[in-house]
Amino acid sequence: MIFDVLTLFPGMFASPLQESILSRAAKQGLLQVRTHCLRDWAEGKHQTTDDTPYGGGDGMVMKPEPIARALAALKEQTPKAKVLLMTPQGTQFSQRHSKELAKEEGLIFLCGRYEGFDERIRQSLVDAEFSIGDYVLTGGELPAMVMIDAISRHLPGVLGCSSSAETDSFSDGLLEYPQYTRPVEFNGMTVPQILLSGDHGKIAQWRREQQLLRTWQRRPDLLRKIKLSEEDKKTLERLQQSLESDN
Ligand code: 4FV
Repeated sequence: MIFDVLTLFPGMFASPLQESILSRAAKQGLLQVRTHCLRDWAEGKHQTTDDTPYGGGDGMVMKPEPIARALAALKEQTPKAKVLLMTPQGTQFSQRHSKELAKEEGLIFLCGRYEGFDERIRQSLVDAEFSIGDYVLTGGELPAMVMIDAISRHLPGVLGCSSSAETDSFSDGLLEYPQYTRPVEFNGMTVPQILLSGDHGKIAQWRREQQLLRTWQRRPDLLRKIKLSEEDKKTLERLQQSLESDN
């Protein structure tokens, strides 16, 4: 997988990609992150990449021509790459998208600054627009890093054998079950006995219950998005009743 990043601040990508899993995966050739400075495709002695908005208003808007030239050059190298624009107006990025995008040959991330992009960039040069959340950042660089990290976890060999993205939160649309490790007792809090039982059937059942309960308590919106089995529905009713009876 080749991740190309078009940005005014390529240096921002240095350290996050030099650490841990992503850096090891890059060294193993499982992925490649190439940053490109948009200014390299800007004209004039000031290499201008932004200008004032037509119709007036504060801030600056990113010009279409440098971006068009840059994308044409990058697409020569990875013709099949999908162009993704980072914007608060985009589709809310999710685990499902990270899994889908990991199937692409290449991805080109368009990182904005200032008030954002000239609308004609969206209309003619972009395959998809993604937002990482309903808040305004100073630039699209962090969203691109977030997406590169989430997508990379689905690439074969990146997560190593011990863990796989298949058992992640959201992989089955539910939040994860609570995790515990040594010591058995910490600050008077003990690990649930079931996890010490060695009975993997019962442990799996307990974990599923915890996923349902936690998702119901923290993200009921997720429950509306997935098809629950009859057993899950019974489990959830039982848990809800036991909670109601406790109150
Ligand atoms: C953003 C987000 C985001 C908006 C103006 C960059 C900033 C500036 N991108 N998810 N939230 N972008 O806030 O993706 O150009």
